[in-house]
Amino acid sequence: ETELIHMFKGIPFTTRSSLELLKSLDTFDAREDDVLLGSYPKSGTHWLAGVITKLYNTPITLTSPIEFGDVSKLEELNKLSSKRIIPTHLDYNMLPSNFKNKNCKMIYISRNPKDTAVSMYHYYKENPHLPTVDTWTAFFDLFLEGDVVCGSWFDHFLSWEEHKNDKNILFLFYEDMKKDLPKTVKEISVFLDIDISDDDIQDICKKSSFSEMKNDTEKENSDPSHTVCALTSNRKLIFRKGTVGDWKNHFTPKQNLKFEEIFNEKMKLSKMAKRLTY
Ligand code: PPS
Repeated sequence: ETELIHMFKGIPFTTRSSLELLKSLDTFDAREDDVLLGSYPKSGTHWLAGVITKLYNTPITLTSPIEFGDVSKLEELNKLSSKRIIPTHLDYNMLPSNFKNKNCKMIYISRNPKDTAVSMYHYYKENPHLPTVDTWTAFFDLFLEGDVVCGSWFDHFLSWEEHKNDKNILFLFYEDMKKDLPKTVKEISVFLDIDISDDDIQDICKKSSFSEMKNDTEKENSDPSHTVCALTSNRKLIFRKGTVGDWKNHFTPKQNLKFEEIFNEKMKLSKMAKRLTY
């Protein structure tokens, strides 16, 4: 069986991110007007990317993730015209330093890790680029140990949270988007300096609903082979359920207790912990 996962700086990556690329990421030439979309897998990346592409009235290029591919990736990105929207599942401290030096705008989206875990479990089952997991119980333990692709949810979140007050970073939550999408879209437009009317915001929200986005993948003229996740190019794998609280259909009471115990310990210094679980 071909190797699906390899380690880089202690973090499991799929072999779709070549080690050579990962090693050379830091040489990437970011541009001042690049926008980076950061997320741990299964946090709402495609939803956010969909909203952003609809917000821009000037031509933009939504790229595949910066860590996806082989070393030629950086050259490919180099050739693209501005403005580039670049998604990534990298930890903050693994980002090419030029994004930081040049003060590029970054949007980080996060989600209740219980729902993220459940979403990731289903993704593991469907996605041929990820190792086989037999049961939810087995996956639950792997997730809490950080023994899954992209590593520990906690480390990832905390690496980004450390920069939540940086002027060039906007922090978003999946649950806020579910609760009041127009409000989040407005927030994003202000952050990205995009002028937009309330009517246009309503229109974007309509087109960004779960059902609309899922249906889009079924349309003949859609490109089903483009994703913003380094773990698949198949858009059909992305739109599963799109709800808040699906963890309640998976977690046993005992698992919930264990999760909360570890969450409280790992997140004890986090100012955002309360927004993430319920
Ligand atoms: S990936 O592969 O890591 O980039 O996945 P990501 O896009 O971050 O997250 C996938 C989950 O987001 C849900 N999703 C949505 N929810 C609500 N509204 C919209 N429009 C939407 N689009 C995607 C998707 O269904 C995955 O969550 P689950 O819980 O598995 O359904």
